[in-house]
Amino acid sequence: MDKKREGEPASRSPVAKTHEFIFKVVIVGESGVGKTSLMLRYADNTFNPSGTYTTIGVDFKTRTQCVNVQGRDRTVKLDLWDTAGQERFVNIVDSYVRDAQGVVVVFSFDDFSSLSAAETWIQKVYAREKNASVILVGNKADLPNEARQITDMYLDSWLREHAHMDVQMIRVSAATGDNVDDLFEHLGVTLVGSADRAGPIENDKGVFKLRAPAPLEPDQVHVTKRGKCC
Ligand SMILES: Nc1nc2c(ncn2[C@@H]2O[C@H](COP(=O)(O)OP(=O)(O)O)[C@@H](O)[C@H]2O)c(=O)[nH]1
Ligand SMILES: [Mg+2]
Repeated sequence: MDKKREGEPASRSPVAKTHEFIFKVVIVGESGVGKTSLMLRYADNTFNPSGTYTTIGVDFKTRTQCVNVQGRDRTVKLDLWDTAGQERFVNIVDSYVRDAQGVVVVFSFDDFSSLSAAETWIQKVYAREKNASVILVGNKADLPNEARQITDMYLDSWLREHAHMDVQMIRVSAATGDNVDDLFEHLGVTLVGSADRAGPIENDKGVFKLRAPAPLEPDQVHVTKRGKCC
């Protein structure tokens, strides 16, 4: 029997070997919010609390998973791009975002300024890729209240004030793994739904470019829980 690694969630989503869809997903946000940690938790199910990722220089990871969209199991490969410590070089980040179908904009609960930075990121992303599916992610949700600079009450009022941005927000923890699979499954479902409705065009790299994706209605979204798909 496999030994459970430290900090590893009890079970994972089933991993599919072939895929119907490939989507480019870029992770952006301020330095230190946990972008690399989220990518590694999702793709490899690992977490390094000492956080010396920039020396590793990881900038790309991939994982194929099953999602259920309107009653149909679909296999989705997400190619995740991490800005690998280059957050401050706006032009480099701009090129990561180009052609992305999904963008994960991360802030962390222990960094007050990372939330307003996330707003700027969302604007930048829409300016570059207006059809991208963007999801706002609050990372380090494992931290106790005394270690937080962003309280739930503040975040709720911030979200109400920014309702016009029309992005969904999810709280996650790369440290414990909480909600990390759900985040990417939800993104996968949204992207497949957009591809289905827009009529995907497959380019020469097998990457689907989407035309005018529209958000799914809540009752169209069903993320299959572990072990029930493919
Ligand atoms: N408590 C906690 N710490 C985290 C979490 N995610 C990342 N970290 C830590 O935050 C620091 C920055 O993480 P990193 O992934 O390098 O951030 P990046 O600069 O956005 O890529 C590291 O020390 C991580 O161990 C989390 O969910 N909870
Ligand atoms: Mg990083």
